[in-house]
Parts: sequence; C-alpha cells; structure tokens
Amino acid sequence: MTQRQKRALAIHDISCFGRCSLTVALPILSAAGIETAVVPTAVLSTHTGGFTGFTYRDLTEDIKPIIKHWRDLGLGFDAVYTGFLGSFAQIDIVAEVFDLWRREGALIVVDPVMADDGKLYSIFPADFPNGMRKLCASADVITPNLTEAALLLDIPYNPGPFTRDEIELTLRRLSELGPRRVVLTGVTRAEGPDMLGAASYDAQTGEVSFSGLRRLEPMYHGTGDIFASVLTAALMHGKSLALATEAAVRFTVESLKRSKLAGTDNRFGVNFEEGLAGLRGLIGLPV
Ligand code: PXL
Repeated sequence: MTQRQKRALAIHDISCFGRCSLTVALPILSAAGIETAVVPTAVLSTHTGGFTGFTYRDLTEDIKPIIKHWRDLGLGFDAVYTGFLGSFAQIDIVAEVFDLWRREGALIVVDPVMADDGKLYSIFPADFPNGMRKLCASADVITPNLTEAALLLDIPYNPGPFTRDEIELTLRRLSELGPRRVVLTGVTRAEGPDMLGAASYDAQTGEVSFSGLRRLEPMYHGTGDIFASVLTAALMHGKSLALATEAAVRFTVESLKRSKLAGTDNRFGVNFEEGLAGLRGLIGLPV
C-alpha cells in the first residue's frame, strides 16, 4: 500500500534572488516527496545579507485571510515550518497558526532566523529575540545557530570550540525553553577543531548526537535554511533526529562545496539544486 503523501506548510519570506527561505524550502521539501503549501511573509528583491538597496513588501496583512480560507476548506498539515519572520506581529500570527494545527498533531519546526556571527541582523530591533524565544517555546523542534542560541538563552555569544559537556548543557537549556528537540548548528568541538557541524538533543530520549564535516570557508548565505529544510523533510518521514541531522549536514556541505568550487559569490547562496536528485537516498527513502 502506498503511504499517504505528507503535507507541510512552510512560512517564510520570498527573497526573489539569493537562494534562501522559500526559494530553498519549497524545492527541498518537494524533492523529498512532501506536498508543500506556502505562506510568504514578505517579498524582497534579495535577502538582507550583504546586499544593499533591496525592496521589501510586507505581507503580514495577508497571512490571516490565507489561513482562514484554508480552515474553511478543512485543510490539514503534517508539519508547520517557519524561518525568517519580519516583525513581532508576524511572530504572534504564526504562534496562532501553530495552535490551529498542533492540536491536530502537526510537527512544529521553528528555525529562529535572526542572527549570525555574533550579531543580530541589522533589520531587527534589539528585543526581537524575546519574540523568537516565545515562538520557540511552542515548537517541537528548533534549529538555532550559535548566535541565535546565545540570544535565545540571553547569554554572551561564544563561537567555540566546545567540549561535549558544554554542548550538552546548551542543548538542554534550549530545550528547557519549550521544544522537545533541539538542533544547534555551526558547532565546532574541542576534539576536532577543524570540523564544523550540528549537535542534536531529544529531551524525551536524552539522546545527543553530533554530525560534522571538514570546515569550509567562506560561509555562504542561505545554508541555515537549506539545513533546516532537509531536517524537516527527514523528520516528516519519521527519521530519527540523529539521522535527520546527519543528512542535513551532508546535504548542506555538499551544496557548499559545489559553490565554493565554482567560485560563486557567497551572497548568491549555494548550489543545492544539483543535490536534489540524491536527497531521497540521503534521507533513507526508497529511490
Ligand atoms: O537565510 C535567512 C534569511 C531569510 N530571509 C531573509 C534574510 C535572511 C538572512 O539574512 O535576510 C530576508
């Protein structure tokens, strides 16, 4: 018997150029066989990382009517997955959207996109992490990078390397904010300072995992969105957090390697497109 196709709702902006948010979440989830509905939260000519003069059309006003229409149609989702949100108002609306479908068993994934390299993105007000913290509290899975983790925990940013105990403590504290599962990205361990990867923690099983590959420079834009999208796809297919994390690290690093080899401008995002054909196999699905 064929399994019922899973359906996700991805709530992110559309950065028209630059391979991040919806322009990566949608193709990745689709390639993993997941029917994906989208709510665009804003339309920008490019993402905000490194470009100047970008356009920004806020779509906050459209979100509630879209959701209402879908409720009237009786639509259901197996997961609701959010990334870049432009304002406190959007955070509040998204929290309401979570409530609607969590009751029906949807997996809630929050990528608390707001900061990198020790700095909050300049378009956000200083108290934005408070809003993201609240949203993370109602998630099942969160995927902060080290900067976002520090802002969520209200502690100073520390780029590492970290001992296993330090990583476990951070994961546990993030989980205490509310989410059962936490995946921390951009982690370097003291045992392998030339490796970069992600650490995961499931509060229900107590399991901690680490997946890392050799560090590549420079960092490219949009890799966090690629990572979280692959992770979400794998979890929706019932894969363990450790396997989903491993697959997300591999897919992201392979994409980064292609772009580095091609010498692509790091603001243009990475070549994930040529990895899509191998994605199902990577997350352990029949090909
Ligand atoms: O990749 C995260 C992201 C998504 N969307 C927009 C962004 C960023 C990061 O800078 O600016 C608009």
